Amino acid sequence: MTSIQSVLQETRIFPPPAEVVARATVSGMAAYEALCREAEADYEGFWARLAREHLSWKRPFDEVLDESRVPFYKWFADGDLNVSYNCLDRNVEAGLGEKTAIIFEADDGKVTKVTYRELLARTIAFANALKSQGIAKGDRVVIYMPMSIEGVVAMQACARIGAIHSVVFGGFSAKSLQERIQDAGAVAVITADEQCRGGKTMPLKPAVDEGIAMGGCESIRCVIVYRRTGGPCRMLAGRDLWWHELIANQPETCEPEWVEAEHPLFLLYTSGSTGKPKGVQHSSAGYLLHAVITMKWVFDIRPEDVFWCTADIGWVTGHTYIAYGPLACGATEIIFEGIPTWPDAGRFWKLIQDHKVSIFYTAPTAIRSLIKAGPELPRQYDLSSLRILGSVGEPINPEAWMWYYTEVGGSRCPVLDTFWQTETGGHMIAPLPGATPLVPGSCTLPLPGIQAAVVDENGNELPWGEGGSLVVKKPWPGMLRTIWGDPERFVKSYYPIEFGGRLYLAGDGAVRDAKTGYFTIMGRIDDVLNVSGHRMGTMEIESALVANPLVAEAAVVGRPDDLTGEAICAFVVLKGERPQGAAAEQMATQLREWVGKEIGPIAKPRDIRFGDNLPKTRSGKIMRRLLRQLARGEDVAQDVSTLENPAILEQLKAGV
Ligand code: 6R9
Repeated sequence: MTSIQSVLQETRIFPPPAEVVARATVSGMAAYEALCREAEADYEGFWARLAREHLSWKRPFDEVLDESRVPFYKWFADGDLNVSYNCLDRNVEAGLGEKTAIIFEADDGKVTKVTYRELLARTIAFANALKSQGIAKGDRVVIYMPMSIEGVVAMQACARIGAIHSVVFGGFSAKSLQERIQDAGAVAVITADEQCRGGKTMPLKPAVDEGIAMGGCESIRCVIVYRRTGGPCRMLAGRDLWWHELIANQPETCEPEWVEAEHPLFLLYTSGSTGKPKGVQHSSAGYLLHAVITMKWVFDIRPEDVFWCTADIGWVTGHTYIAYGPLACGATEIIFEGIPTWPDAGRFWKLIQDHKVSIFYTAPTAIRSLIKAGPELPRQYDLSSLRILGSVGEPINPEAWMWYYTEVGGSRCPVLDTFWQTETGGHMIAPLPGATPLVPGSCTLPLPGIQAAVVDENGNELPWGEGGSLVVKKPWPGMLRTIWGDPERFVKSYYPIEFGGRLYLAGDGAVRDAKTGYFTIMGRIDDVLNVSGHRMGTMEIESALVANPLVAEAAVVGRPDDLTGEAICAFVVLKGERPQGAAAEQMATQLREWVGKEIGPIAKPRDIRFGDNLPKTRSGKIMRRLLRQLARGEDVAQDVSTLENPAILEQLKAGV
């Protein structure tokens, strides 16, 4: 926890530069405070005003917040709109048809640009293609695509016809894909033949075949395949269709499906502390409002900006800040297919230079790996186009913050540490570039209308300076609406009765600065790990391990890691003898591969240690606290009195 210590001792303050304040949407702290006061004085009136100003409605709403079935909140429920209309048609109608919407840079450096008019035409063609397959409002469609213009077109086309998409990150395994198809009851999968990353091509479509073959996917009627590379790709007659064949000769118009504000826009599966990943369900209007308003407040987006969010569309960041937010604001954005370190660690900086990126949004893990790969590399590029820098996904340590600020931003650009989650839809606690004085390592203050607080285990608000659980006191338009197919889990996970059933529980620990009230996020307080900004449940990895026929028992914990934030450590008991030396290493490799197949490469444990048993209490509970200490290489001498089998600790200390 050294990084948290250094955050808590941080005293550097960076006031917003005068030229940023002068031009910002929210200009100066007084303007921020005025918005907060407006929200406090008339919470519903505040959100209603924003929803009327920033979204285009087919049928205007009268109802604002419906709290009749807490915590199943509804926003703007009697209004109708279409998300794709708001992202595409309205920009074309406003005269932005010839403006570049997307600049796509492929892995090999090839650049493709599409205007708003072209993006609309492509979305219409694909929406009609989906309709031609009988896909209609409310149907679930799984998208398993590489970073591409087509990935965004697929999402927008679903939104256009009212189908509910569920994007699955291309790094997830066939098994993970199958589980999501089954849980969502998806009628179609949209995928690509192969994906290109770091100069290599990797097959994608075979994972879809394999996943569907595992069973439970009988709801699938078709698989639509975008030809990315033209590499070998087996097509199943009667089920598989080529994207390019399907869009040929489609009608050039497609009336948007006007949906109710609460109509689900998408499901996105994310890890929790128990069980399988949960399908976080987002609404149409409230979600889009949150995306638009944060593009304006936090990123201060302007017509001349070139916006680049480096996330994958498989994560929520890629939904809100690639597929929806920038387009709904009529912005020009970058989509990048490749990886930051290929052909060398200057790739990001070259992209910023070549495309004159003005707003750059990435993850601390990327920043840390680029510092390691070439701390002086940014200086070899012209990064003067940059105006605003953002960070998301995990806490950013002050050292990385300072490097980002000075080396990438030339000490000119505010660094915005944005705290939010899949469930929150968009930014929750984040600085506003023209208002908030910055402190490295702090995500600073909640956005106007977001009532974040730190509470104790009974839900009582703690004084500033005391660490506790991060909650949100009032519902907000962008929040998740439920867990797909499991409303009880929604209530239990986010609105527990321990907290009176009215506080949204984020699952993160937080502390507010005793003087400024600034928030510092201290990481997950549940059994969720954050590895390179990817969320993973320890239970999920444990289930994957014990699914291996050789494994009797497994416990997974995290340990701090300088590069990835956290690293996954597994303690494993085999059914047979405990392997040692080279045999242990071999077995560890085998189990890593296994987890890669069960979940995906991102879930492979870094450390695997074998024991004859795990440390347990007399009642048989695994003592994770001790495992965490062991994983960190800490001394576990203190208080092992409740331990059934203290001798096991010595054995587990010796890792692989
Ligand atoms: C957007 C996103 C959510 C979890 C969240 C927290 C961590 C995200 C953070 C941060 C500290 C930040 N997290 N942003 N921690 N500072 N600026 O990442 O969504 O994948 O659902 O992860 O990530 O632990 O609870 P998601």
